Amino acid sequence: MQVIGRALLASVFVLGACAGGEKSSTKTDSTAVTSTTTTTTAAPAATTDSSMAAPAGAGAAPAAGAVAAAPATGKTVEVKMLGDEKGYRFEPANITVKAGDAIKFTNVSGGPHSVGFDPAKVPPAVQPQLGANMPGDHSMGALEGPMLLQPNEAYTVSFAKVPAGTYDYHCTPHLALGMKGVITVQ
Ligand SMILES: [Cu+2]
Repeated sequence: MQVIGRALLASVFVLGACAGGEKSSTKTDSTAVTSTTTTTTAAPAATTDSSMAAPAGAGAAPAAGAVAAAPATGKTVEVKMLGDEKGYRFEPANITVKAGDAIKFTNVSGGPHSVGFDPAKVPPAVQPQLGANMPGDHSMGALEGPMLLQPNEAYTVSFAKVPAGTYDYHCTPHLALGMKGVITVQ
């Protein structure tokens, strides 16, 4: 339990550092005070903090805290998220990228849309890096991005350090309506 508590704490520290700015220093300070008091009370504090702050929520696998987001180093592929008289879909739905590329998903119409991966279909060894490369609070799961509510709102996922393979993805609100596709990382 203590190990998990420390892992959560560590992730909070990392997140605080990533967030930058004056606000995060306050959180870091309060967390630091808690951690010097007892490890037992630190764990709940970390959970509350991460759900309020943002990145890597309680839904993330314990190992996820140890993995840093890997920024894209290659090209960015654009994908539209659409919902209209033709149905709900990603366009293109099936995408091939090279490791290091990124995919930028843009809410064009019919939102809210989201980008998510089924944990049952992503190898456990891949999940920490993929989750780390997905910005957002992960309130709906370690491999679920945020809801894109506004037209033209975009969400970019880096595939740097994500192993070659095929990854099914979906829009959670429209999964039952067939809004999904496959990303192939070469
Ligand atoms: Cu959708």
